[in-house]
Amino acid sequence: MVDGSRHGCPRGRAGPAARAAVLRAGALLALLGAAAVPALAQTRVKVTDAWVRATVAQQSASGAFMRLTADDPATLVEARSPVAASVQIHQMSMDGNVMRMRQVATVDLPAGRPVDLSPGGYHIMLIGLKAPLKAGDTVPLTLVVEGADRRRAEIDVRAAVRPLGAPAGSASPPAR
Ligand SMILES: [Cu+2]
Repeated sequence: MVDGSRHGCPRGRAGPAARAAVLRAGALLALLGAAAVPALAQTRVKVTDAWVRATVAQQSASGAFMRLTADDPATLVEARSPVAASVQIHQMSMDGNVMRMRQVATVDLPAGRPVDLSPGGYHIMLIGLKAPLKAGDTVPLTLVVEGADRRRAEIDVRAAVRPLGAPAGSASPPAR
């Protein structure tokens, strides 16, 4: 009797029904969760003011810039575009008086804090352009972002091509 109560026999009797109720709730949550995922993935990162710098003849690379605002912590892990043979995520930084550019694997997107890809900072490098980019054109880009849950989502972006001398936008100074 002592043993029985210690091992939960009375509760064990009520158990199956309670457990079934929990299971039903769990299954319902799982269903709701599965249904909600695509919508969440679509709205996870907001992309605004996307643009690409126009190129001159013979120029084979250009940069794409935009502002990214994540609803929840996320990471930009990849960018693709059909206009270029290869697309990389780059970061520019001043090393003394020299502006250096290097490839980075990812860009952190903290929740609710806008991250600017801008001349002089992070940017998406379009390498091996298949044709010159003319002001007024639109460049399709696909961004791949990964959430804290490691789920990946693709974001389709249409970036406007701006003239070579275009100002960098409100968020950042022009490249020097
Ligand atoms: Cu670059």
